[in-house]
Amino acid sequence: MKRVLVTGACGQLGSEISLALADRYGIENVLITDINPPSEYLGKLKFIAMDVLDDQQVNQIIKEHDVKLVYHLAAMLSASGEQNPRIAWKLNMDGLINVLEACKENQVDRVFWPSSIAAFGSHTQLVQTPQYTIMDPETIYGISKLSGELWCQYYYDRFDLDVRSVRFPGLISYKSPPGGGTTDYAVAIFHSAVRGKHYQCFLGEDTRLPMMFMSDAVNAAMALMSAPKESISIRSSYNLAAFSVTPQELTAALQNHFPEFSTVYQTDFRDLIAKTWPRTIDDSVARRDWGWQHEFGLREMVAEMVHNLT
Ligand code: AKB
Repeated sequence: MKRVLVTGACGQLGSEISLALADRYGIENVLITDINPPSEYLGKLKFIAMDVLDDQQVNQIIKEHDVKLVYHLAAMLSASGEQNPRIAWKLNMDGLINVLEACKENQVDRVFWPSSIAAFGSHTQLVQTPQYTIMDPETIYGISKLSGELWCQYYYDRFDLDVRSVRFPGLISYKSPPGGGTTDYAVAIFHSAVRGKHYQCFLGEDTRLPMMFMSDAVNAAMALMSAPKESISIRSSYNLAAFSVTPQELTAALQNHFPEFSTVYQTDFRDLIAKTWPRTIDDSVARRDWGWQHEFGLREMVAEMVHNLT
């Protein structure tokens, strides 16, 4: 049985991937790590406090536990990154390189690392963004994601380390909150609606962004990690999409469940970031190579979120 290690396991994506991995590989085979202690619902999983910036600790834990699969999720997101650019760069870059190096040294079988739509920029073709296109990110988070993609490609080409990656859109979940992202509004808006409050949105009403329901994101990461090596043609990062939505459209979808609900708009720097990101994504290469398919469109996602939050 494969021993799996997750970094950033207490984050929005990390906590849900950790539970799904425990289901697949058995609770005793999943090791969750983070600098923060785990929340109650991760309580049954084996937790080790680990700082991805401590290269020796990362190496030692991977070696000691004979880890064969790594999901490296520890990172700082786009909006927080703009408040702390140097810390974001250090965490996102040095953290990744420490993990890649430890995986290479300890012959880890496969590594998953998420990139993001933030790796694109304002000269990118922002509608149906192709797999290969101009990439000129303007946030430190986006710069770290684009650089990270190239590091992953480098470790594959140079050391044959089997690293796999997708460019996630905004992730929408009800179990764990996001933190410090530009797409976080798409979760916060649900919490306002179910509490009978109005929502004040930091993106403009027409700012369209690609989004994905969390269970699709978890399935994507695990499907990519299970795909045969010869089917993986992209070693930087795969485009990945489910649906795209504006705050106005999301408000309208919520009004079907809460007719009194409304959103007011007070944009800030996050709207400027969002305007440099794709509106829609062409993910046909992921669909062809490893059979990616999303399950949740906008309507299904809204129904599932409302059902679980109320
Ligand atoms: C963010 O908003 O920073 C993230 C992302 C799109 O990678 N959710």
